[in-house]
Amino acid sequence: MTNNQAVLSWLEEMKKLCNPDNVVWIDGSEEQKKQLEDESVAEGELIRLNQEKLPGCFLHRTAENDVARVENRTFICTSKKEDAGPTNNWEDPKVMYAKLNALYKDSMVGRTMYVIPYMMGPYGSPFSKIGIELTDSRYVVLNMMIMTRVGKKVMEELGDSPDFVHCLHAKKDIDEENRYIVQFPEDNTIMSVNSGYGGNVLLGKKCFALRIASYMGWKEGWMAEHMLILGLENPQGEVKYIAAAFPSACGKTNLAMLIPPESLKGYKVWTVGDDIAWLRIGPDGRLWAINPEAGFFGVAPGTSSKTNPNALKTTLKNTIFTNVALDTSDNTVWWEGLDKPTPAHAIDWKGNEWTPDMGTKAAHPNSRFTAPASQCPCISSEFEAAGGVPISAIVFGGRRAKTAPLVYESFDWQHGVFVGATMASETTAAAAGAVGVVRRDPMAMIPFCGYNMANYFAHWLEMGKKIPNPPKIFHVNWFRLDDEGHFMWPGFGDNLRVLNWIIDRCEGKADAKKTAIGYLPNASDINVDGLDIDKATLEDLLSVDKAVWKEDVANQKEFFSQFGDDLPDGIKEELAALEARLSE
Ligand code: OXD
Ligand code: MN
Repeated sequence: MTNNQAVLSWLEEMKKLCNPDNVVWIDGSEEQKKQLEDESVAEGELIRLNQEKLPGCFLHRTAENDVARVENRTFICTSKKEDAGPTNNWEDPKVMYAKLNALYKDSMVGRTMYVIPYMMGPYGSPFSKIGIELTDSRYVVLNMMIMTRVGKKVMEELGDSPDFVHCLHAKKDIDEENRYIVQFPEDNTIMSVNSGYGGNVLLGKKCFALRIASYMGWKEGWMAEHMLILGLENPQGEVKYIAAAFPSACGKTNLAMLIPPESLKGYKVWTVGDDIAWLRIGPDGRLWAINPEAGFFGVAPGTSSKTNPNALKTTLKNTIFTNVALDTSDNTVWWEGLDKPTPAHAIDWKGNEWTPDMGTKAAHPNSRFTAPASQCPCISSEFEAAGGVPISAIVFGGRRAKTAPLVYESFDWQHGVFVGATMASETTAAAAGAVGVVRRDPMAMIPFCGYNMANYFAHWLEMGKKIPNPPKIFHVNWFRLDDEGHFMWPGFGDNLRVLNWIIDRCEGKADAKKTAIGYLPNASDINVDGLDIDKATLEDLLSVDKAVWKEDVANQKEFFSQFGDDLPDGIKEELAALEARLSE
């Protein structure tokens, strides 16, 4: 498919290492996709679902020990340890290459090596970047065909350039003890071995589009962020774009596909992306964003026609489900939280017989759907726009019971960077471990930053100096609890009321009061037409408890201390300024 010498010589080297029986280039055609699906079904890798109800849909089950990303086995291997920083696992590249090469040696004997040329970002876009993933998994190929742009056209765009990310994946034995997800940012290389689970093996996603790309952005003057991108259309038909970062389990996909409440007529939300944004300064001096992905790799449990009808509709065709339950009555899928009657009998995510009385989960809590973004009913008309969309507001968020108010606006860019750097979420009962423990997750990038996070903060601060018309930066918290432990804000579609205030602030159309932590709306600044909420609750949601904030500042300091002298002055200044304002 190519005469590109850089590609061919790397491929030769990897073939020698892994020793596959065959090599198959993925051309991106429908015929080849169909053939791979048929082979996967024959081999038991995929189960073909009811083709009348779910055309083009399949179910896959991973090994029981291989159901999530493995942060403790994820490495950033830079020549100098300090370039990976205190929040990443690090190993000397020489040592790591030697260790990995031993694991890959002859790992594909009796198997086929698939060569997947793929593009992150739209064709013809100055934002876009190319990767080539070598894998011995058909499941990986079929998922990459949904999540990225794949095939001949990518090789045409690459031409004879050596500028591509080298990605090698081998399933090997799915051995947890020898599972490695390794990024070598200085070499544009990603190596993954002994896993078959999405985030560890679809190397275009977290490994490239966040870890490698964040490093590229640092070197090249742009940003790769763990952010959804949405377009908010008002009744006059004007669309403004928001990029938002949240730690996991805060409803990012739901926000990206929000359905406005009945009472807010004429508003509409358009989805550009649900997980990753690449941001560059545009010719007009604003910050522009693309979604480098072509699909959604969403969490299935909890997705329903109430929580996210658009996501559900997206998955009705051409979707690969991973680790959900198989409803044997009609060969369709089921998961906890789906508003379809619980099946009387199913096959659970482990492949065992399941009945509701067993008290176990039928679908794994991290079970997923891989679905083409183009099928989303609210996909933005700008989803494929080569230049991306102009960002009016950046929103950071977390799950905080008491600390953060419903929404606040930062004073300026530097303060906004500090707001992102102090992002945190409290653990819920749904996760293992203690409830209510604060986990700091700056910009939701802790697991995904491909370099020293102190340098990442500095890069954010630098970008602010270079963007002539920067977006305003906000913080939201949909999860504030009252004294009885009930959520005070309804969330879901009603979050639009908060997004509206955010956009109005960007346009200079809404009021706010100045507080110690930033600008907050007055209760009267949030449109609550048609919403059953009393004024006292709203005022509570928009209050700042200085004592609670002082505790948080102590926790922030402890978190920042790991960066030592590398912590940029801009962050130190903001920390001191916040402390001073809280003591006023
Ligand atoms: C994801 C994650 O899968 O952030 O998107 O973990
Ligand atoms: Mn994510």
